[in-house]
Amino acid sequence: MVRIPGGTFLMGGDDPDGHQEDGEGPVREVRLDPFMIDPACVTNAQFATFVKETGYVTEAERIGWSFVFHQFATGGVMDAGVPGASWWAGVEGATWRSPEGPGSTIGDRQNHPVVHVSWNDATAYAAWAGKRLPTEAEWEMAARGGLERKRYPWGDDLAPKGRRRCNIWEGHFPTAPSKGTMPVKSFQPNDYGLYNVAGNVWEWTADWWGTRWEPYADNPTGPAQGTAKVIRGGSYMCHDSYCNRYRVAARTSNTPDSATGHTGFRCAALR
Ligand SMILES: [Cu+2]
Repeated sequence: MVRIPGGTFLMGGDDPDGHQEDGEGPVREVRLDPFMIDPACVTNAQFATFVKETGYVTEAERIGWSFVFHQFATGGVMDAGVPGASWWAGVEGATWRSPEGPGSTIGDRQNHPVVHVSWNDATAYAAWAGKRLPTEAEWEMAARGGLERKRYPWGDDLAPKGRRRCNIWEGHFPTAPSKGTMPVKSFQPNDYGLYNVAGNVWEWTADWWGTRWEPYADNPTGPAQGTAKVIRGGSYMCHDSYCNRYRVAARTSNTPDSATGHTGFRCAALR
């Protein structure tokens, strides 16, 4: 794991590109104690070890289906679409082991992030590993890599010297061919050594969703209760034309029992 020294940082953003309802702003001062965080998301191989040792069954496996990007679905497509997001297919048999549905495997994707894991699944893995999910503030401080008020974890330019530094959508959304996930240590890490905090997969955090901020907070842990958990970082499906949430201040949420083919997690630990 990587040790993040703690201290004070400016959290959130006032980017006019942000979605008002996401509550990215206003920018506020947050102080954190030092903590540890994984440099990369939990991989399929790591999750497989957890399942082998504990017999854990994920929520998607118990419920019997999960959300798959429509281009990838190998069959089992149900009549459960998402209003306004026709690119999601509810797929029977889509699980972390079969991310595209029946017959698909993770055989050649051992070092890719595990997906189709709910917040509850991620929390169970973290407890087994002797870790925990990062708070949203910890996630953002670590993702910023010590830089102040930058748009991305490496600076303001999406493609410094013409080179992209994250796995996001390329071409017209949602029709251009998608590459899906990439290995968890793709691209150059940020200055704290964290990989793929922008793009690849959304990452669960410990916090309940909220959009109200104080000008200053000390080790904030989010609202005391809620219905959805904060996810951060954006995914391989993010694209300026509909969702530019791969910016480091960007955020959204999902219910703790939900799973999708573009959400994973990394763990944190006490200082
Ligand atoms: Cu997005």
